[in-house]
Amino acid sequence: MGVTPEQLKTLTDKAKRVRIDILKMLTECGSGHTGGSLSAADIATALYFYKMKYDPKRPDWKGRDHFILSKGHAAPLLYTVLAHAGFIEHAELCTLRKLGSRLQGHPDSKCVPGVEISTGSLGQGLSVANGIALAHKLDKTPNRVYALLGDGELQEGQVWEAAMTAAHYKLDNLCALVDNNGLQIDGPVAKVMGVEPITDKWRAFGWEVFDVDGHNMEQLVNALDKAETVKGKPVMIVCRTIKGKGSKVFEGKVEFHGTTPSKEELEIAVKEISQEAVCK
Ligand SMILES: Cc1ncc(C[n+]2csc(CCOP(=O)(O)OP(=O)(O)O)c2C)c(N)n1
Repeated sequence: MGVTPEQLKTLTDKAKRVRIDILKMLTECGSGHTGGSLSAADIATALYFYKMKYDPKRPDWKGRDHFILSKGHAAPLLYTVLAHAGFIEHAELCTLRKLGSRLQGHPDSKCVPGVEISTGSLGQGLSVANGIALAHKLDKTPNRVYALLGDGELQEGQVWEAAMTAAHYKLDNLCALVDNNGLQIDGPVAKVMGVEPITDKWRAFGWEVFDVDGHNMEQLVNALDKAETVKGKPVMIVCRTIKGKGSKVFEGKVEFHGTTPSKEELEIAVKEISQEAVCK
């Protein structure tokens, strides 16, 4: 455990590549979820390229850690990290949402290697994560389970049933993360139906809670390391993020929840994210 400055730089660069690939695939496709894919790019990068154990050649490897994208509409992010991790070919990314493609608008576990569970109907992922974590407890296997939720998703009642369940069964092999970007499909979460105080709520439900800047790679990886040391209860990492993070074109703009960049917007964003050429 512990992260070196070189590792941090590599991870930060990786998150930039991930953002650029997300934007390229969404621009090519012309439909899909931009804001919530970009806001969670650092989180997914820390998980897939720092913390989680997996084998892309054997997606069903019994020793793997599990990632549940409960906010399934951020599928472009999941597909991108799966491509960078070697589960699918990079070239396949440009087939997003095309007829016959495996890369549907929401992830399908039946056809995409590395997708643990089909998601998209908000509120369900943490319950699935609980089941997998409980099974590993019963089997006395060391695998860990990670679930990523949206803050708007916290409005779903099932999330809180799952919160109770995880604490009841002392699922200390479970780490959930919330992408706390403050916006949902059609406005600020606080206006639609407020979910604050998020940290206090999870603590009251019996969870260990860490609160981090979800775009600060060092804070993210340190929280993921610390989560592994917690015993007897599940861990929630509240990640304070910006919807559309990466470019002024999208940042904090609710209209980019479910719309995609134009070619011109893509060009501006890629320049902002990195001075390098658009990745092949
Ligand atoms: C059960 C259910 N209700 C409604 C939707 C439609 N929907 C898709 S994304 C979204 C907003 C989610 O907001 P949040 O969880 O904050 O996601 P993020 O901002 O991170 O993209 C909604 C309501 C859905 N997918 N599932």
